[in-house]
Amino acid sequence: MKLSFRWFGEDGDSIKLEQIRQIPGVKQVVATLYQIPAGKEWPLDDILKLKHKINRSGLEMDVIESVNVHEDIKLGLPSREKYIENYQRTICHLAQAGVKVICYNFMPIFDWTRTTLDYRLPDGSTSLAFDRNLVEGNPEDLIAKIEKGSNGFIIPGWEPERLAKIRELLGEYQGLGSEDLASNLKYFLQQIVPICEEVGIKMAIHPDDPAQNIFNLPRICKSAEDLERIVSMVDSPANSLTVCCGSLASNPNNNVPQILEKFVKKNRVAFVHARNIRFTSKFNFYETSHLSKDGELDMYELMKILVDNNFNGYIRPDHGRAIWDEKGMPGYGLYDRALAEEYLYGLIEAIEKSR
Ligand code: CS2
Ligand code: MN
Repeated sequence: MKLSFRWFGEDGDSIKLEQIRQIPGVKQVVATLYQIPAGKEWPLDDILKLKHKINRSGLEMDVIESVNVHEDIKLGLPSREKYIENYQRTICHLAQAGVKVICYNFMPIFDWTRTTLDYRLPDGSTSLAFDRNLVEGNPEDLIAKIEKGSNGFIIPGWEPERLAKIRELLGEYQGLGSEDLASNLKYFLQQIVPICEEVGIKMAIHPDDPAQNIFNLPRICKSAEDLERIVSMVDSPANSLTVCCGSLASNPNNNVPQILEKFVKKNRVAFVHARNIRFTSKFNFYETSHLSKDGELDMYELMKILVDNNFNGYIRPDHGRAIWDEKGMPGYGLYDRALAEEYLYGLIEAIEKSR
């Protein structure tokens, strides 16, 4: 299992590769070309430049997160064909640069959704939080709140060009049910998975975050049954999952260790996100440190499943808290995620050595 750290690139991140390199046990950078809008082809040159920069810092780039899927593909519009072709070419370019896993999601319009970006914890640190009451009405209030709390960073999934079109997009999703969305995902997978098989890339779909419905939009990747349906849409290890433990845990009906174990055993997990949350009521929660004692998830139990099943994919800490006065991208500061890496490393070493 390879520990990794997400990085948004020189222009999108305040963290430097030189800092990532000093986190013990981490060799892999989960990278992206942040500035390329969904639907555009990723030029080989840009990918290679990014790879070489990462390699020059003594690090590796096996995983890309995210190659975002154009809304027309999710909506199943005729224009999806050209966006799928671009996606296919991007896959080939990434493979040429040695990439092994592409993490993506199939959530309509929004990527991860939180309603507070600076929820204060008793120790003075802040984290992201979710209140279901704020994702029922009109999304504009929430968008304004998120923009204000973003510390000047562009937050993944909340890119200004996407948000500018929000009303129009919400209108386009009217009448699109979850069965339609599922068949559009299947169509997309059928067009790309054979290419992934050829070039040695695994697609790893990220679950809906939170694993609950928001703004009346269809969501099809939020439970064990959903994941089962997705992996069987195209039965190939190139059609794999990102098991984002914190996302799945945000629905109290999900048994995350069971889900992880089931799909690891089937060899359909390419990437794992470790994150912990604490519920404040049935469906509301905030994000915590990664420690088992701080959240709902037992990290030891999760790491044990991975080690016991010889998981040889990639894992990274997902959102961290803002600590030690760091003014980073919400969820993506350096310090708490570096602490999480060491915690994961320690758990894995202890489990491995006690086998
Ligand atoms: C990430 C997601 O920050 C996060 O919660 O796990 O944004 C993830 O990168 C995307 O959904 C994948 O496309
Ligand atoms: Mn995640």
